[in-house]
Amino acid sequence: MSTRIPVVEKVLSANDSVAAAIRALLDERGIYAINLMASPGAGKTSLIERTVAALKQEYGIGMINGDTSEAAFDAERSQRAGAHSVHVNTGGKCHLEAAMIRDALALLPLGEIRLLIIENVGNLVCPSSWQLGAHASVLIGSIPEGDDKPYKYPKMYSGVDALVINKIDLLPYVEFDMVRFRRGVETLNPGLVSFALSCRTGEGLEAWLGWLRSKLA
Ligand SMILES: Nc1nc2c(ncn2[C@@H]2O[C@H](COP(=O)(O)OP(=O)(O)O)[C@@H](O)[C@H]2O)c(=O)[nH]1
Ligand SMILES: [Mg+2]
Repeated sequence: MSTRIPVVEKVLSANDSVAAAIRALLDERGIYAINLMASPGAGKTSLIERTVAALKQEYGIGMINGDTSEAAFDAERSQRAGAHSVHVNTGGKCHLEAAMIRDALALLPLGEIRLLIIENVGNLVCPSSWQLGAHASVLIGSIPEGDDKPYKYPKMYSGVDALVINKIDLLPYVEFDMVRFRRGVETLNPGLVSFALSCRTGEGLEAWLGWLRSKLA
């Protein structure tokens, strides 16, 4: 007999209690939070830079950038873009956990923040199992990753509230069948709201920003 599964369930349910406390704190402070997930290099930090640049005049923005190491490049990029940011080193863990978010929130000026973006660790598997107390989970898929990713990472694609399809400027150069990709997404997550855009050229960004503004209104 194995005790492994119950232990994992216990850890996840302890995480969920912390996540619920985080959500209560965010709601009390009037902060809308997004858990941004994607594979490494999909464009999480690039989308954050674009989003912060576009919205910082209207809303105070806080960032929690999760990384498996001490390298704080993403938090520095977010800070340069105009967000209040905290770097979280997961110590090699492949995902952020609610307790890490709770500790990071203690370092942010919550009174100045209306939008909180959590940049999760680049990974299409582990982050989907860990609730962080955010109001929406947003996944970035990018063109060079290939059109098969919804089929290979169904748990990630089925559990999110919005999908950004980044790097559409690369469509002419990469074999990527958008119909196949969207069919996979639709099967797993019917009606999922999605935004095809390019953080490089800016094409398609307005629809994404409009969706965010509607959440913040
Ligand atoms: N061509 C192209 N490159 C992009 C786009 N968005 C991001 N990149 C590049 O992709 C690389 C990884 O981006 P980054 O935002 O650091 O990804 P992250 O690891 O998910 O945070 C960088 O070299 C970006 O300049 C895009 O829309 N088009
Ligand atoms: Mg990044």
